[in-house]
Amino acid sequence: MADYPVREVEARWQKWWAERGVYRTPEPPNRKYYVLEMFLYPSGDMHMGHARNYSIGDVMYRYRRMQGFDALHPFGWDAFGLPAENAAIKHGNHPADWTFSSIDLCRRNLNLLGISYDWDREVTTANPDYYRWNQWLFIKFFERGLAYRKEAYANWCPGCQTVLANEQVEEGLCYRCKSNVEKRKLTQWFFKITEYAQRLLDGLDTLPGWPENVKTMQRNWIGRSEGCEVDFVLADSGEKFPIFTTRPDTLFGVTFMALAPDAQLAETIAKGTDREKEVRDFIQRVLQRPEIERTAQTGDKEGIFTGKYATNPLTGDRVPIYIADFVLGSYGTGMIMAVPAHDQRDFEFARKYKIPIKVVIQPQATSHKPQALDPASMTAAYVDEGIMTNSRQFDGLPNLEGIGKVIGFLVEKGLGRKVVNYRLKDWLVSRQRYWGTPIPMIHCPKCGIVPVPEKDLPVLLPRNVKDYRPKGKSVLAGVEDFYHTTCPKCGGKATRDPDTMDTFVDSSWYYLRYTDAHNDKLPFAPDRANRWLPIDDYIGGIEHACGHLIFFRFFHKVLHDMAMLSTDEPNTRLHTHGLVHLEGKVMSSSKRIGIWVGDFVKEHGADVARLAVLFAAPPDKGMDWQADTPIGVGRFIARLYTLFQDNLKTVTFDPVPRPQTPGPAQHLYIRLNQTIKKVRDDLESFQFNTAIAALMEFLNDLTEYASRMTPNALRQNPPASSVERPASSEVFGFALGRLIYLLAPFTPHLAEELWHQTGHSDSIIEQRLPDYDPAAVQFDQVEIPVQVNGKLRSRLVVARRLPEPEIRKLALADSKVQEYTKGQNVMKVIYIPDRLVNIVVSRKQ
Ligand code: ANZ
Ligand code: ZN
Repeated sequence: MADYPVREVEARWQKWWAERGVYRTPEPPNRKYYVLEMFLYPSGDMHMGHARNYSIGDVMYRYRRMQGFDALHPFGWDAFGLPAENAAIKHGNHPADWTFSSIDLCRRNLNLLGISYDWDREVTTANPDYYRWNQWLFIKFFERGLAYRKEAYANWCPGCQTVLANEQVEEGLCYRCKSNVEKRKLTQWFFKITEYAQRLLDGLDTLPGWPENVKTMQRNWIGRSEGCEVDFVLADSGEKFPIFTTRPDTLFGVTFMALAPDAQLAETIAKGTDREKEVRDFIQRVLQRPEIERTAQTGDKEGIFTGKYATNPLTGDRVPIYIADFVLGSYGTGMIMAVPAHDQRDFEFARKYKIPIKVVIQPQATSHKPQALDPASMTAAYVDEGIMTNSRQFDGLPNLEGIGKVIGFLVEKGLGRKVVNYRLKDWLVSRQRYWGTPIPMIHCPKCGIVPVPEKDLPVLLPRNVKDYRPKGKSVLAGVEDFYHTTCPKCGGKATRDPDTMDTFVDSSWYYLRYTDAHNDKLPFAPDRANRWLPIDDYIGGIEHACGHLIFFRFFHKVLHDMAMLSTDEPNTRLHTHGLVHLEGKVMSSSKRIGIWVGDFVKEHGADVARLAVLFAAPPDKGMDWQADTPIGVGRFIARLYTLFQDNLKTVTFDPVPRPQTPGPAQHLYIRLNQTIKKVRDDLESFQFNTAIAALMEFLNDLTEYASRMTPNALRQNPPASSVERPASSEVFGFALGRLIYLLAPFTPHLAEELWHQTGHSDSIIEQRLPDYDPAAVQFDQVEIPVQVNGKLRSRLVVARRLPEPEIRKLALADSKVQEYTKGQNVMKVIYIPDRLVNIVVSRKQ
């Protein structure tokens, strides 16, 4: 075995690729291809989970290049944000030092892996030349009414000491530090993503290349719900009390009303009554509990009577108003009509507080359900379809029909309106932390909120801050010479907005900056971006389904409306990859769980690292890193190298004629073309593991063929007939040549080395990936050796995967086989599909 000097070879080609600028992006592109992996939070070392993400994009880049595309494959750093800041606080240095040294380490790792990035377009969000455009965009959003400030209950993370967007609260916990998120009333900046709710929903139907599960998650997150608002009336004041319901067919069954503890009206409804204090205490107590917990379907419901009543506009009934913990302040109007007979939460609440239950939908009487519902004996709400009852002029209507009829009636009488509600809320974008983009707004006591003039951008994040640790209010408010400024409008004393932006703002448009990374007039020039967009393949984690992957679609649509982009969606094909686990735990830089790219590559080489993460599982599935994960692929690379060293002179690149007669040469030719087809098909469908498996099988074919061609092998195992002689090495040399191309997307270093060893001086990536010979692929035959008592006696050329009984028949009928079985008892026939027949005989007694 020739030893593969992997370190020397890989380093040599990496250097050569960089010098030659092999991965530089051509402008303007002829046939464009834009492949992108989500950029990285540089929060420490890089593990094999990262390697997997980037290898996937790298394979696709190389494959498309070898199909003649002009490709863009950039990379950058999501460099602002809490993890960097928290880590820096822990290590006692500045977030910038920590972030930039982390970036250097990660960049070195990516280069060690041989990932094909165009580093001329590197983007770092913590650099002023990037974040100034966050500020520019913020102001544009403000001018369009898409950025606004309001006081509202916000998600507050006591651990991170900052507010969070809804998208950053996972099951009631902070997505970063897993603290219980609280509600606090604060004045914050929001982006009006709700104005785009319908378009974000409709756009999903135009994305056949997105995984269904991601689209479903986004649809649920946006949560469109059709129903109506009905104006109940406060019994004493006559004030309107609008509620949102999807079930107007149950309006005659309302027996109480409920307000969310954080609804506007909840604060004032009991004012001046003897219940005021009790109600206030209740609200305060309930708001301390996580929203997720108190609004869960299951679990005890809690409420308090406000002392007030509302009048049902249809029936004139007076019903009590409660504040109830299960009502969401941020959905619909924050107030509900409750129908205990037909809504389970209302039912439980009514039982607990002894509120009457009134049935207004009866199930169709059937032999299974002969009895009408009786509130006294009900043990749960009846939530299925039925016939309206106790509902005056609507009695007898199927309830689904009744929904439309009741809405029609309400609209006609001016008592309600049809509405569509979305669960999606406006995006809270201000943060009270230090390490982020300063919000480019000035607060003037005279002029109000004034944007920083464009010529004064960027508003630089002050570098020398004595104490940037979070203390529950904005860190930058404590930086005197930053905070105090003058108003651009009136010139008077004013203050800067001390908050920084959510880093998801940074990541909402970075993919656009790559198309024009050095522009100092605009975030990007529209014609440049439009050349490359949409992103053809976008690769990243499923955890971004309802965060980043909605936000960047929102930004894209806004920029489309600003006439800066011609497309309406940022990306056509999305790939969410599974996570890499080590001993049952997800690899994680911050938790120091992982196989580290730098260490691994130094020991095994980049090509082994790439194959190890690509071969273990399809990209969308998770994988477990095992000690032997790299062993098989390492052996594959070593065997390839040896085979080529042994046969370097044989390698040819000019097409050979298809061998016309059955035999090993023809077989090899067929296998070659099958392999080319398989690899190409699998690359199209992102099945890298099976493509690599096909290459491994093909290596077996080549090795077997090579072993038959040695003089020794020919002597020991003479061809059974002159027609089947494997003498020609023409096909073999050609197959080796073709294999170099097929390896290039997966093991670029080895492929480049072999390409140059066989007399080339350009890069293999500048070549076209060969196509297969369709005639050879159809012509799918195998040659099967037939042994009698373990000795080769003949070969059968048959259709691949021929059923066993037929093979048996053919083998036993073969004239050469019969010479050895004549007068013998056939004891058994062993058949290894497509590989071998062995006939075991014994002398007749
Ligand atoms: C009366 C009713 C009767 C309801 C019935 C349901 C069944 P979706 O589909 O999610 O939009 N609701 C409205 N606003 C709410 C809030 N802020 N917090 C909690 N619940 C709220 O659900 C709409 C239904 O959820 C509405 O229809 C309302 O209850 C409740 F037999 O109104 B329904
Ligand atoms: Zn937190």
